[in-house]
Amino acid sequence: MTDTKETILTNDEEKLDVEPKKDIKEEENKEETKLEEEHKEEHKEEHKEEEHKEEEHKEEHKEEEHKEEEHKEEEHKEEVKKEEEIKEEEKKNGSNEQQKIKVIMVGESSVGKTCCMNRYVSNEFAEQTKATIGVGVGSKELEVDGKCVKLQIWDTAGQERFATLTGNYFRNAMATIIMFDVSNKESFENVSNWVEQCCKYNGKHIIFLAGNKIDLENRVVSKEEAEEKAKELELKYFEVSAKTGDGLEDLFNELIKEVMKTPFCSEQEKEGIELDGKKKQKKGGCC
Ligand SMILES: Nc1nc2c(ncn2[C@@H]2O[C@H](COP(=O)(O)OP(=O)(O)O)[C@@H](O)[C@H]2O)c(=O)[nH]1
Ligand SMILES: [Mg+2]
Repeated sequence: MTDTKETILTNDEEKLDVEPKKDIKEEENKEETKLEEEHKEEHKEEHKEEEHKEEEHKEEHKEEEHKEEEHKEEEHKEEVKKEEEIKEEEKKNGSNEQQKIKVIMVGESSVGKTCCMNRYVSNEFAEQTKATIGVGVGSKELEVDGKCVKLQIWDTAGQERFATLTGNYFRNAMATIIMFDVSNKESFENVSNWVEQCCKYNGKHIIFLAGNKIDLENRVVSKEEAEEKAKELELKYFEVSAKTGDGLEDLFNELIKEVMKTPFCSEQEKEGIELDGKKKQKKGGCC
């Protein structure tokens, strides 16, 4: 008897033991499936969010492109406006008999183009320069070989930072100064690119190379190195400093002389250059 009871008890115990285990497993399975589903849902959500972000990114990119286009258009308008203003002023002042020389300055940002122009035109130098809005044009009247000359120096308004200098900027320029900073190797290495740009937009004109900031002790481009590059590119080279004013008179005097002895600076010759930046083929010039 005792034995039977024990067995029953044991069976009962087993029963009791086994049944709850089954339940727990089922519950656990359900939990897992639920978790998996939840995980899938989360994944879907993440994917949707990513798609959304991508869409937003595309939109932003489009907007940026649109802004850049607008920016270029604005600059173009500014340049045309500036030319018209200058013409108006000349009409008023009756200065049409003067020989006009348009010189443009190009080169990497911060090499000192604006400072050089300001030093040469107004004998001023600013340690901290602000970006100009529109195109900066400095003018100076000079007497060269008994002739009255009006020199116009066109300075970029920082478009070189965004590589948005247009053909309009180069239009009718008789000479270009490509400037680099003797304490900035990269600005020196980019000189050949600037020569290419100048020739693309305005094949027929004079190009001079100028190394600025020679007052600095930490120069990394030596005079010899720069002279060699200038020789290779067939450009005249000048060392200048907007801070001290060194070399600037020499640079501009030589440039004016060179322009004046070049036949294309007469009005008739100038008309041969089309206004959209493309040039008609003529003999001579740098390229
Ligand atoms: N030491 C020294 N600093 C210069 C000289 N020319 C320009 N700078 C400085 O270089 C910075 C950029 O000059 P800026 O004329 O605006 O360069 P841009 O971007 O080429 O027009 C300014 O902080 C100037 O003060 C120079 O001859 N010597
Ligand atoms: Mg500038």
